[in-house]
Amino acid sequence: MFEIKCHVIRETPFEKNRGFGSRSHRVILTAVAALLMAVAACAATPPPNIVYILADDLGIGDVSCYNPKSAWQTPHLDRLARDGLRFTDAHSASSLCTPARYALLTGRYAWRGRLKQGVLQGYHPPLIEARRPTVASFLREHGYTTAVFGKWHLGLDWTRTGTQLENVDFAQPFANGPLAYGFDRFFGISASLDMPPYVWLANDRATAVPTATVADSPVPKLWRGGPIGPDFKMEDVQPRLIEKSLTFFAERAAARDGKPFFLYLPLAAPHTPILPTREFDGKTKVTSYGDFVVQVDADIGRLLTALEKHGLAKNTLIIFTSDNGFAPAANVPAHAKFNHDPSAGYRGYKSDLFEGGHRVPFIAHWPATIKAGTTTHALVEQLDLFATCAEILNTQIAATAAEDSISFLSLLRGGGAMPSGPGVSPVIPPVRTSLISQSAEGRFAIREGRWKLLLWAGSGGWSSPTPAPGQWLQTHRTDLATLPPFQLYDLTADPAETTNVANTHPEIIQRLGRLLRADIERGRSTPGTPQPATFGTDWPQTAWMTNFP
Ligand SMILES: [Ca+2]
Repeated sequence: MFEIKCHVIRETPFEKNRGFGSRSHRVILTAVAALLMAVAACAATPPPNIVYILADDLGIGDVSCYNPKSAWQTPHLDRLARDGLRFTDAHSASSLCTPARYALLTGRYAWRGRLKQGVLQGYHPPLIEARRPTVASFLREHGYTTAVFGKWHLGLDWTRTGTQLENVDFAQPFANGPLAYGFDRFFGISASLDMPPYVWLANDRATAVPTATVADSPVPKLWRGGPIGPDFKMEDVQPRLIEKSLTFFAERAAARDGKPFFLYLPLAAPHTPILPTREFDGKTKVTSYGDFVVQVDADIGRLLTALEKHGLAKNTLIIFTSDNGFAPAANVPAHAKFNHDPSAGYRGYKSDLFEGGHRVPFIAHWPATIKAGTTTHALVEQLDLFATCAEILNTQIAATAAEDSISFLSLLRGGGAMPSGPGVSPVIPPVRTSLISQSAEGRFAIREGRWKLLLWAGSGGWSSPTPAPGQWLQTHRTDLATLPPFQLYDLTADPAETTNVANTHPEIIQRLGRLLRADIERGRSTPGTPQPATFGTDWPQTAWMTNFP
């Protein structure tokens, strides 16, 4: 039997009033009535299964319901949106893989911890602090069966044979992987599919010891050289993760144990190496990247069909999103030839502070709750999942967990949602009023309503302007000292971030800069008890703070 904690029950005055006077009796009767109502409410609405699908490096413009000019169609994702709720202003916490994943699982910005910029590699130790709650551990505490199939990319404690990171004994289990962070089971890979080691990981160990080494591979496959297991083929990764998920759905449907499930499915696609299977190779007649995207789309269709077949779809909350924007390594000019803009008109790509770095497709599907065919322009962050789950379960989060997470359940229930299509009203309810973005270099931006302040003169990533151009963009080197130190954009008037209006709005810069500084120094950006802020003097990305006393 599923156990649900209803805070309504805990908050009754029942235990505080133990006397026998008439007032106490009334209190007890009221409490009993409240308890019965709470039990009835709990019984009437069993908690949903949750399937969180995180594509890797999928641009917002790569999904056809977000980009009418897309060079290919994504009919299954479009169907998910048509039967669910499409978010137009949803963001990953970072424009890179690792910090986005940390934030999604913990409900806390990754820069509050030790990773101030960049990503982990496949041999790195864990990033999530020991004993820090994750959305998975939280759901498991509340009766969920939990699983992660896919790209972990948050570090593991490998059994080492030497002092170098890659001195790993693959025959031994690793510690502090997904099982230590709330998942009952794990099957997947340690980091991106272009990062060694190339071994399958099952729960707490590799399925085989590497017996060979692969060399670096050029584009479009693009992977780094390293050891590879005898049972590992890169092109198998996407199909196997989907097969694992389908098997999991069948198991959960057959279990009939009353336990809801949480499946976190961080795909390794369409990130490099770009490896569509034979069935999809050449399908779009655009690029192999397009073929890979279409394969991912078809896989989402298979997952949805399976949930329907098992009778699970109605009370399953599916969220589909991407961990950051389109990766320039997937070739911007090749797509421009087909008039395909993977950032759908937004500026920049993966790595950048600009919207193309972190504004992502975000579709929620939950027939029992969500009105089909709706769209919301409300601001949401992937790290809002934690608080949303807590509200779904009608329970509270400890002050020391999910410090940046804000529930968007009201949006799923129809608040601020509106029919899809042209002419939709831009009026939105204030669920989340601000959010913080971070770039590959660890630079900061803060968004509030229509305003977005970049606390940096450049992109903070690989796009222009940058002093360190990426190899995939035809970017020239820029001396950022020649540019204004801050950038302010009015995203309502200028969603493509073409015109820096910092000069004309000093008061907005002051307000947003102070808000960001306070959110960093308080150790949280939500109401509640301030938490330790783990930064010292060696954090150059916060040098701007002195401008905002
Ligand atoms: Ca990514």
